[in-house]
Amino acid sequence: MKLTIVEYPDKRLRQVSKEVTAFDKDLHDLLDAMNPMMINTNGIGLAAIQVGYAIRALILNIPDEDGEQPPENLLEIINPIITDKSGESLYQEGCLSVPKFYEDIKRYEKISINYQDRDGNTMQLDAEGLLAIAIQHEMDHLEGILFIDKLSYAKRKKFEKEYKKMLKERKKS
Ligand code: Y12
Ligand code: CO
Repeated sequence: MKLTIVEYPDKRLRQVSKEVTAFDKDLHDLLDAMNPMMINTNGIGLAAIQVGYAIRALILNIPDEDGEQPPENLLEIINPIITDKSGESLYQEGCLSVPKFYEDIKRYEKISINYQDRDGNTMQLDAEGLLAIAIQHEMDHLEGILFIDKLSYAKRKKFEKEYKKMLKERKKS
């Protein structure tokens, strides 16, 4: 399965993704194709909508202390729901769908989620630190929300100007 990253300002990123009800080969093929796409582009998280599939599925692989992302650390999260949240943290986020832009975003420091795995089994996860931040970032994608939507008016204006310039320069080369 050949996938490409959907980039801002593509309107597909604004879709609200649909609940996954079939835990079948199509889902497994998509998840299997998303993983190399995420790893090869230096990503740590990827939602299905970022490759054009509006379903409530996301993957994460937080680098270990050596910066490695071994396959056994891969998390596949389907139909997640936040059941608990606490604290506050600020972290410089980036997104494969918004290349070359990074900004500090405020998120919950700790979250608990219920979700399903690729076979539809019910799972529970308590997360903190970068994992908690990345889950919140990816869960926003399921609602059509991007981290740039959380910027102040002034920062968003600056971003739009710089991003437009970047796209123009990329087109030339
Ligand atoms: C903080 C909060 C949330 C996340 C998870 C989602 N973001 C990513 O995985 C971002 C990856 C990313 C990778 C890039 O590298 C390449 O594309 C090769 C990148 O660089 C460029 O766009 C040039 C930007 C973002 C992570 C952290
Ligand atoms: Co993103």
